[in-house]
Amino acid sequence: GTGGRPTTGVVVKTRPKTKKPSMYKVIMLNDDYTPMEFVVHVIERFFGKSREEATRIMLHVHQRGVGICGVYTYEVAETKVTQVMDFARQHQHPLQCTLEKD
Ligand code: TYC
Repeated sequence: GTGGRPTTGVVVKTRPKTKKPSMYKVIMLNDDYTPMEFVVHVIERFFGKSREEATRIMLHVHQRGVGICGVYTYEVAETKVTQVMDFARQHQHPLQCTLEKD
């Protein structure tokens, strides 16, 4: 040891390196056939938006061609895309959505 001398030192706090996950936008695409009401329902149901916000997003997509429904980690974003595409297919609508790195 130090021969009876108290050991001293500067305490350095470390933290394990955490890193923020990459985020992904879930993008809805416009088409000519899916009913507006269906798109609003999808955005409410799968993205947790109010009717007002869902309507705003749907109209943005309708007018501009694409729009962001939400931003999530990869696994969550991929799950939302699959859920929306499956739901649209079940109802025989051509609605498409995809994910894009933020
Ligand atoms: N363009 C569609 C219509 O006129 C409505 C629509 C909006 C479709 C948004 C898809 O992502 C979409 N019925």
